[in-house]
Amino acid sequence: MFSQSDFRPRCAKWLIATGLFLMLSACVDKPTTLERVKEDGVLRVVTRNSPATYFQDRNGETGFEYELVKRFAEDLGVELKIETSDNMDELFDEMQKPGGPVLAAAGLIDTENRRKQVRFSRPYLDVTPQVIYRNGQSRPTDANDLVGKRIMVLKGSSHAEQLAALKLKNPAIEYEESDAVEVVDLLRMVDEGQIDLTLVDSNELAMNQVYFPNVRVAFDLGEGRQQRWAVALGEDNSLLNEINSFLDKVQKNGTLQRLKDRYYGHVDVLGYVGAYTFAQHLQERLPKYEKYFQTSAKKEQVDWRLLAAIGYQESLWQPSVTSKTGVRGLMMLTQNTAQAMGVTNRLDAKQSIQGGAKYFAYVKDQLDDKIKEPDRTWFALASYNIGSGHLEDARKLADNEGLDPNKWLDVKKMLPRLSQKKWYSKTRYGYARGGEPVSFVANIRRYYDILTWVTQPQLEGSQIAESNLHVPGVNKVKPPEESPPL
Ligand code: BLG
Repeated sequence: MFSQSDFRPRCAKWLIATGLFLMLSACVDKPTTLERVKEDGVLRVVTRNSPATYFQDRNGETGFEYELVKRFAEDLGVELKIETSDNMDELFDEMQKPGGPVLAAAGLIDTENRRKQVRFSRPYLDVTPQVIYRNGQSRPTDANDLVGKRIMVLKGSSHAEQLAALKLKNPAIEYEESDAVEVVDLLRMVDEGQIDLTLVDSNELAMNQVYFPNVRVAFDLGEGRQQRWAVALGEDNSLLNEINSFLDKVQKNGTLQRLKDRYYGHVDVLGYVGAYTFAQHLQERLPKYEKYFQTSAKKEQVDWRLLAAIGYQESLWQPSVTSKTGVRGLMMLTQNTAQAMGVTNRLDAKQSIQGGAKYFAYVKDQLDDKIKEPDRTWFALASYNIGSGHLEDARKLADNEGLDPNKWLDVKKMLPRLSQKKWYSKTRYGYARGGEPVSFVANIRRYYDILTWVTQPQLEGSQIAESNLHVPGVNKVKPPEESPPL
């Protein structure tokens, strides 16, 4: 028989052991968010469908947020599963749902209201909220000028929060929040005069300016802010820590800068007048040559929209242009190149496009295997314009400076040196107008982006005009009036 004194210590030990066991099993039963993601082999991410975040083009999924989050999933060694939500409220609702997406990558700004629903990562992109108005209307210059205007913003957006705060100070300000629109719709509505003003982030405007030549920045509303990813409020930090070290890593190794460069670094090359002109040429000129671009693209295994973008940069899609140096035709072939590519008449649009496509595919194929996409495409464009010899010189200069000769971002810094004696005197191929391929590539990338967006599958069908091109808002475009630059 046990005395009570015998029993107590044994019982206590048993209880402690059971407690420990239960605690341990609780740990075993409840993996961290990160462990769960890795176990499932899937990273579920919620985003928005817009040019600045995520959209489908003919090559598949694309967009700044998509590219960044794809790299994160690759780092984790898991598959990426993207979900899109129609509006901001829905996006935050999704984040609350147990078993819902674990991460929101949607160009989100950290606001007080949102902090009640999610937790934010470290920042990765600086943006400025901008009030947008229609050219020709009187330009608002500060918050007081918002009174009496028809203003619409995305429901649940940080911009709606900004307006709510302004309305507290000045109740005469009226605005509408809509969950039936995207940023592109808001810009189109301003462009077409359906609303007076909207509020969007600078990166969104920069990407969309070309489709809406009449929209202008009225003024910046408040300080610059930073975009961040978000995780659910109850997340145990395992995922958030991983996200923060990933963002830190891509910041340090240059990946983030390259993505910014790719998506936002070339957005303003057109300007207002250029945007208007491009939109017009898209409707009036491209349809005549679209088939040639498509046929040649298929033959050379290049994206036809890239060829079309080269053609626009070279001649604004005009088959009979001649440069001061005697370079001719829609794709601006030199006599030597034309001969090598079997082109007998450079002024024949079909031949010019065939020759240009063949030459582009050839120079791309000749590039160093170490140059990977998407840089490979930018290098090939530079080579098309300045020749492979000079491009090699610039790569060597990059190497000598400790830069990466296989990254466009680095080599484009070196190209302008080819026109300075101090530098070109030491190169193998000597002087070249090295600044030219830098703007050549930037312009083509911009045209390519636009063509990719206007020919994306979602826009096909009812919205497509005579050809398969559709430019939102372009049908109603009016010639640009003089206005202060952005
Ligand atoms: C390119 C050739 C390259 C050639 C370089 O010039 O033309 N590309 C084509 O013909 C498609 O083959 O490289 S090389 O063969 O290794 O020498 C360098 O000579 C054309 C460029 C030149 C440029 N546009 C296509 O991008 C042009 O027209 N420059 C003249 C400008 S100006 O108006 O006369 O000042």
